[in-house]
Amino acid sequence: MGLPAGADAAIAKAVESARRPSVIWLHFQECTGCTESLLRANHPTLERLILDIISLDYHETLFAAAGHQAEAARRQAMADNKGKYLLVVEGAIPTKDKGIYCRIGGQTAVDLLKECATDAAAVVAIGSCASWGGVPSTKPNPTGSEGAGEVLGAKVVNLPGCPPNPYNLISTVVHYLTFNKLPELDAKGRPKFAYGRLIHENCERRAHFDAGRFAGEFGDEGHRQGWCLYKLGCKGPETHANCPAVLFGDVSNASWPVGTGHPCIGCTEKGIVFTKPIHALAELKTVTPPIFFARPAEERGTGVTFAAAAALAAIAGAAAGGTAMLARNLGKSVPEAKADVAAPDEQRGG
Ligand code: FSX
Ligand code: SF4
Ligand code: F3S
Repeated sequence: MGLPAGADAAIAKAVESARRPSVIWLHFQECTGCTESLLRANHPTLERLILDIISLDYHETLFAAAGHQAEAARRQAMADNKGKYLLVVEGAIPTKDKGIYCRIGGQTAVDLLKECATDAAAVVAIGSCASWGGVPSTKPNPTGSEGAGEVLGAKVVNLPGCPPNPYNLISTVVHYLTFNKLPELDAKGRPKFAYGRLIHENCERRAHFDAGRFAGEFGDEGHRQGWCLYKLGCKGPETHANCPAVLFGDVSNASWPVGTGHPCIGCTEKGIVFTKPIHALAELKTVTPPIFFARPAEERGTGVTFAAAAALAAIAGAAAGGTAMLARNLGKSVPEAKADVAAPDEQRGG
């Protein structure tokens, strides 16, 4: 989450002691992949999340209740937690023809979203569909699908991805619990801690890109060797997300699209996924190492501490993800610096 050292204690305290916030979760036009990916979260597990950390008071996929009983539970939770509940929206909202293409409990998605958002403390759009229309809004967009923020005409927290990484939702909820406010957002409403960096900046194949080693087609020698997938259309150079750092499904250290050998299709980026052809070349937003990479002199060790590095990045206005990266790179210098200082003493002491 890009938080400074020591924040873990505040998070632990908040998670253990704060009253569990009520969460109302709406489903509209979608494949339910967002919920499916949340079901596979392991730290915490889904049951820990919904029983110990939040109070999930309405969720059509996970609810035991159905029909009028479910709708009554939603209204009760909204009344009991007026102004305090978190509204999570999954799926796009069809706006064409008075919104008739998605109705739940007799209400259109547009009406339901507006009703539930009125007294919410915050609205979180999970997945690319809820963030900006996603798959259902692909041209010619027959149902006039839009994202939650567009329909509400208000700023919401967007967690795009198709599906999104469940840990970005959990981190957003935990941030809200701990600090009583939402994390810092970018211009597209995405938390900077998760979407502050291009995938290309943290990709394990980046060294191959820099050295000019590319897979030319699926199954060729370069592809088998794990070389860069840029020439197969990887959109990592123009897509902001933390996939290579957070991974998916907790199954291995390669459990993300590029790690499994498929180019990133830019699923977190409006205007890339479902718009740009999957195998079209990405726009290269950065082709040289970012300026926050430590220079050789700093790597040799000038005693920069983790906290100082984090503060430096904050002053420079770097995103939270960048703070962590800078701190990580500069932090490597500390043991070397200590070793340099220790050497003369050792010499004096024989
Ligand atoms: Fe959309 Fe969610 Fe894509 Fe599916 O339900 S973001 S279609 S993977 O997952 O809304
Ligand atoms: Fe990784 Fe794709 Fe960038 Fe290559 S182009 S380094 S595979 S993100
Ligand atoms: Fe999506 Fe690309 Fe990450 S396709 S899951 S943004 S690697």
